[in-house]
Amino acid sequence: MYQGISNYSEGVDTAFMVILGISFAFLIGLTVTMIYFVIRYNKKRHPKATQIKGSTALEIVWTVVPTILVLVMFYFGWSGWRPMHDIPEDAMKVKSIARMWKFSFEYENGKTSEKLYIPKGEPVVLDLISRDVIHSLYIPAFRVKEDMVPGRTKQMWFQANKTGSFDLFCAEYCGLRHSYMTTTVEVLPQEEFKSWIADTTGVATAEGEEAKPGTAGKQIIERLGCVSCHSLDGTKLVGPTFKNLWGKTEMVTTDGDERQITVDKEYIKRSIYQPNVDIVEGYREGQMVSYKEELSDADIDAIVEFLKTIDEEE
Ligand code: HEC
Ligand SMILES: [Cu+2]
Repeated sequence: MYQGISNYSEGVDTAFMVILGISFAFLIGLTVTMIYFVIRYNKKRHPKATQIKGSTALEIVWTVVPTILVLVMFYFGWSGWRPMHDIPEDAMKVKSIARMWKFSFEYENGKTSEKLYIPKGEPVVLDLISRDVIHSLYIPAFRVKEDMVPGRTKQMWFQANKTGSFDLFCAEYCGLRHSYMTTTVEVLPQEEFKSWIADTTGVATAEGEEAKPGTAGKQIIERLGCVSCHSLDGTKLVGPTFKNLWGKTEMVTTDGDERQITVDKEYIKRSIYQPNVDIVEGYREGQMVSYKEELSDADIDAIVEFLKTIDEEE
């Protein structure tokens, strides 16, 4: 188990150990007493049951002791939780967006990433935004977890004290591919973070790949997680496959009426900006949520370029 990674590690771990310790003390104490009574008061040793009546001392003990224990647990729980709600004013802001089934992070300078990059030793505050259903952002090593509720921006802050790569995942069942909704937090030394954030040339591409048409579009749909609903190989997932989509003729329902369309740029753009205007036959409405805020016209052109390339393949 990771220890001391974030500013909450100590508080949360202490509360956990205190509660676990008390629970164990009772588990062991009760079990031992029970076994002792079974032996001591069985029929052979103690043939005649005796009636015991009232004991003020005992009543006081079993009222006062549990009250103290509960207050002790409350105290440690409270002091571990309290700092989570005092967000420092100078904290670095990161917009964290959850969708079925992908996290994405947007930094103050507009840079975006699939993994959460943060500098070591600096407070970071996440704006928690969900575009569709309830998700929950969970970083076990940091001891933080908070729901992401559509229509409401919650916040979470923390400070990482060690560099490294730590798991980050969705902890609220959010549909078919919930279990794939994982990524990592990359805690970088401050200098390294500064150069990372300053580099806004986009996601790095493998050498030579740049020239291939469609590469930019492919990166976009991978980064935004379109591929968790749209396969590239013909498999039917939550949404229709992207394979051979370009130029295809298909049936869609628009305003309750069936009509035939041909997949062109106009149609793709509408499908991305207003996904629930045309519903493809055999698929459900309301699964896909608009990407109006994430994708520009140029991004859509790039996606179209990519779709053309997977049309050519047999
Ligand atoms: C949560 C699942 C989900 C995600 C994520 C998703 N989509 Fe969709 N998409 C659907 C479903 C379901 C449909 C079919 C129903 C409809 O037309 O709205 C669809 C339809 C489409 C269509 C029309 C397909 C056709 O056969 O006519 C396009 C184009 C499309 N999506 C593009 C995208 C792009 C680009 C992204 C990422 C930026 C994306 N989708 C992300 C579920 C999703
Ligand atoms: Cu989720």
